[in-house]
Amino acid sequence: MSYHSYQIRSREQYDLAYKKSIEDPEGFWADVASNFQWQRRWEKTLEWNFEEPKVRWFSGGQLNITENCLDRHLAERGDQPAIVWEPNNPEEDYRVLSYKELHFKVCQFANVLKNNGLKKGDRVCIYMPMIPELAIAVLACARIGVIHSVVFGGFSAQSIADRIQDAQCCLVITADGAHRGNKEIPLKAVIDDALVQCPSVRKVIVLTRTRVPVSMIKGRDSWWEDEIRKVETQGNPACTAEVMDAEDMLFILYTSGSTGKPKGVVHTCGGYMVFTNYSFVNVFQYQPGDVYFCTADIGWITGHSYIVYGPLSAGATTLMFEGIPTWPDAGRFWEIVDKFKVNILYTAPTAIRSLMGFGLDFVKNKDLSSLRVLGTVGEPINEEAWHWYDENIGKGRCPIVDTWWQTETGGILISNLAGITPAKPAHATLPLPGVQPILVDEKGEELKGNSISGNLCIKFPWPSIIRTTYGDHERCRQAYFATYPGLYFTGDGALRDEEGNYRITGRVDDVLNVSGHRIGTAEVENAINMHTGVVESAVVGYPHEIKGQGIYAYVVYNGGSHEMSLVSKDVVQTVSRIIGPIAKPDKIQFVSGLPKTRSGKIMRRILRKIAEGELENLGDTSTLLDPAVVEEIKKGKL
Ligand code: 7RM
Repeated sequence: MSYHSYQIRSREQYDLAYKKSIEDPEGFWADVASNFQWQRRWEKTLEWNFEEPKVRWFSGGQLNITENCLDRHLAERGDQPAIVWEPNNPEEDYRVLSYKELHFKVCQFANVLKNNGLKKGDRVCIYMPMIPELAIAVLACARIGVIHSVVFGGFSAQSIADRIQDAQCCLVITADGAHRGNKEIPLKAVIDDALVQCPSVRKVIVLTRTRVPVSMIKGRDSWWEDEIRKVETQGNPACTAEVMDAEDMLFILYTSGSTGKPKGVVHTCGGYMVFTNYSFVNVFQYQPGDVYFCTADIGWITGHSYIVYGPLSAGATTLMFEGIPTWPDAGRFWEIVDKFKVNILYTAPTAIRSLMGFGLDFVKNKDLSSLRVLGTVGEPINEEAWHWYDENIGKGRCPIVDTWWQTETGGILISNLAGITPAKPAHATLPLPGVQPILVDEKGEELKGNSISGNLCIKFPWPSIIRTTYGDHERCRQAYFATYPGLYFTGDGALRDEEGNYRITGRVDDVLNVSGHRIGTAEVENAINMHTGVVESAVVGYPHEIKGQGIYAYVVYNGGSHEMSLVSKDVVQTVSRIIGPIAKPDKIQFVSGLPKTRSGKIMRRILRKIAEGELENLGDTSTLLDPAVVEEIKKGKL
């Protein structure tokens, strides 16, 4: 029996699948979708227009994604590990949850949520460490049709409050604290700070992890463990899966764009399930019994799609790691690969570059022979890092999949298929079946042929495309469908080589990619401008050896006579408070003014060049209001 009938096993099969997916997209995806467990079959495979935009896949179909991730595996692999969990501290015991156990725990926690009055369509914010209970909480929401909004542990109270308010969440699931390397993050205290601004939240469920002292407010806060005991006394451990329409919302995940306010990207049940599963099975070439390790955090889309939903819907064993790559030492990933005989490793270029810097001593004594497939995601991978990964981790015998995709795409759109289609260093290579990328020039004209570069758009919907931005559909249209009418615009620039392979070169909008995390320059500027004494600021990215991009801030300050090195630290602290530590500027240069056009627009192009160290050839500066300011900025460059 073949495990997944739609798994592509040769180059010829890829070519055929791709061809069919272009000629008959509906037939193609209907065939794939038939492999899942539907409570009712869909009536119309696809309805769409990119003008509103409106995209509906499998409409009329009914399903619950957790039945596909859990129930349908019970008969054949109920005892197989679903989640293997490695704690932050290697001395602590690891955990293994079989599909049976995971199913039980998800149903149990879904009953906890029901006990607390939650029903289909309600929104829940999840702010938790990387422990199995995070996956359980996510799946428990999906079980009863509650929309989850997971917030990454590196965001501040203010960021959490903004997200909770935007989605009007009524319940928060968190933990007392989180272990990350030798640090402890006081999750519950951060939530307490956030909730001062969030009247929609009536209940907080707190899991014990670090057992740091926390305040527990009567009537609002309760312990996860107590809630579980309550459902245990109620007897019936089952929880019928809520019937969901294919286009019902599954989750919201906030992501940064070029405006100051993060957008709530909305994914729906049917298409997201089909595409995350299809891309998982094909890109990584998952085989029965493989141990698959994605090092991302579930707080990001990579964790949603390729730790939880993709692998579990495929009946895979997914390894979850609570800690960080460099603790207790820089050999931690390799130790985990060795310990659990990991077959497929999916990580980020920033992690590879950072570990590269620690040298080969940490790799030498680890047995990495179980590895068969390597993957990267999050940002362009430079050739040096690619070769280091290939030679020292893959030992030259593991295909590397360079997977390009976005929060908005839900799953991998451009990537080689491991061992099936050829890899090319620093190239994401070819589109997955069903994906129709095109390059356009500034005016939106399609650039045909190969050996060309332009802005990357997609001209046809795939099943896990963003449906809307929560509460503001017009914003979704503006951000993704208005720049080039009739196309989904990715915000990335790309080139297509002589053989049709894509190489993604990076964002062409005001979005930074810092260690694979998307951060809007406007967001950081808003945070900086909140600091007392700051008049205005401009934030740009610059090449950073490990993070890919670093954050460079130009700040106009008139807060009186202070030690500027201290003011600089205060500004960093303000950003950390307002957005979170992940958005801290790496460099702050105080300037007397910003280069502006006569109409008052900041000339970021110039600031970007200076931050990149390119002090000559700043391009056309004739429209500048005050050219002298550029000379001053050049002199003060950090
Ligand atoms: C999955 C994820 C999306 C942005 C995207 C790109 C960049 C992601 C690659 C990449 C070059 C890659 N979602 N990006 N993968 N650039 N090669 N393989 O990262 O929403 O957080 O970020 O990340 O700029 O637009 S995300």
